[in-house]
Amino acid sequence: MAKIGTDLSRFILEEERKYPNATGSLSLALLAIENATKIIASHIKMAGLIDILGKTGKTNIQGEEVQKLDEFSNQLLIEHLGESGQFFACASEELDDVIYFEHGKDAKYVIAFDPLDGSSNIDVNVSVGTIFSIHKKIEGNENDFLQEGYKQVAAGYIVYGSSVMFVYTTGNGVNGFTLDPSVGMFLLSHPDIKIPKKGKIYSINETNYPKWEEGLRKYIDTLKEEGYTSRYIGSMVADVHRTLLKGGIFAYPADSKNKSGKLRLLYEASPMAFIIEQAGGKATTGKEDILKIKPETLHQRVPVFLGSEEDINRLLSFL
Ligand code: P6P
Repeated sequence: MAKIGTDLSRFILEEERKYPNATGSLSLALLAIENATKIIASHIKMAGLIDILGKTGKTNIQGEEVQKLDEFSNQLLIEHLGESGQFFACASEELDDVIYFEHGKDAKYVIAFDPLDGSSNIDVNVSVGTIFSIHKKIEGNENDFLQEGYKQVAAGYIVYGSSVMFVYTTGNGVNGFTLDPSVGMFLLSHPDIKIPKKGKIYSINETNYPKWEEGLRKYIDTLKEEGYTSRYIGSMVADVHRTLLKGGIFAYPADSKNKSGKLRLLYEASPMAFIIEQAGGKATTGKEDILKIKPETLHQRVPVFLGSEEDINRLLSFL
């Protein structure tokens, strides 16, 4: 196992050496993400000072107001990913359609990302995050983004919180790196993360309680009787990060108004499900494993329940 304090770039290269057939393309892909997110982190830290808070007056495909930092983060990721030459195409929460990269015609991978998830929290200084999901290029068209989550080559998130952390998996466990701003390097701080088998925290927006199916209402009522604590930040990356480290359950369920829930499969549910399951947890829609879903559209939404294995299995017994 790599030593605590190993920097991310070196860790990525050490991981690559474990695969004799590796071409180095995935390493360069991950390093491009690392570089872009370090720049995003520095802008978020200064956001209040360089007046890029607030709205742009535009709305994205989700019909949500686009924050200036959303736009900045989206453009920055597109530039760095495109310039890396390691990606054939990308899909973004902020873009209606796929972008095919000029320098990626021979690239092996495609990437879907949410450039700044939870961005409505930016103006009130609550943690936000970047989420990414990497798949192999197969056909060289939009279908490459519609692969089941278990086929992901890599998935990760960067949480811009009290500290900035880069958490990712390539299918061999989950490792977390904390940004040392004095040197601008992500250093290994959470090697081989394993989610507790059971937690004592549930994370869900209880405003929607009256609209949930009866089994879910009963499950949450039971957790309250058993003394579980409620923690809900309203920023998926922050809520999932706490769930990964402390255990318990995070949920954004379907309800009578939103039949498929709110979170998007390609660049929220699927990458987070890959990370949680790689750390020993479970991720389900309540009806099927999230990683087994064959996506139909780029921005499709799914209900999400993810977290500790015992907590998820208990939930499923109520649904
Ligand atoms: P609600 C943020 O807008 C987001 O997309 C996720 O980051 C978060 O988990 C969810 O929506 C919060 O939604 O309806 O509880 O405010």
